[in-house]
Amino acid sequence: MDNCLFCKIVEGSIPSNKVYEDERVLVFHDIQPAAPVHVLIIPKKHIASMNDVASEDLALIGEMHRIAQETAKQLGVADSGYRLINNCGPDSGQAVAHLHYHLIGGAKLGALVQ
Ligand code: IU
Repeated sequence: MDNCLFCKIVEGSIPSNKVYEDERVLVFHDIQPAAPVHVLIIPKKHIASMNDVASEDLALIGEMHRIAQETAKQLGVADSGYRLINNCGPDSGQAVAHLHYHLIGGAKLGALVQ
């Protein structure tokens, strides 16, 4: 997708600090971490938001969850705990219109809704 910042990260034209990559999924450190561990798990395919996930994407979503589980282990938060968050749409604060999960941990996390 032209003008999609995360598609540019996938292409490599915007740099990222990668944690994991395969043919379909990329994981990289968030540039503005909200906690000691804060990575983003994204599909390489452009999907604008959770609202745009199609039936054909369900295996991909499952892979992203398996990779989240592995990433939590790799980054040392599997046992202490973490959040896997998807922001969808304006009220959630979704800033980048390319599906992503935030994996956040490494500290005691506060309430989700304030
Ligand atoms: P949101 O769920 O769309 O609000 O989250 C977008 C996240 O993408 C946010 O935490 C940014 O700090 C992060 N981010 C990034 O890690 N690298 C980038 O080049 C850009 C945004 I643009």
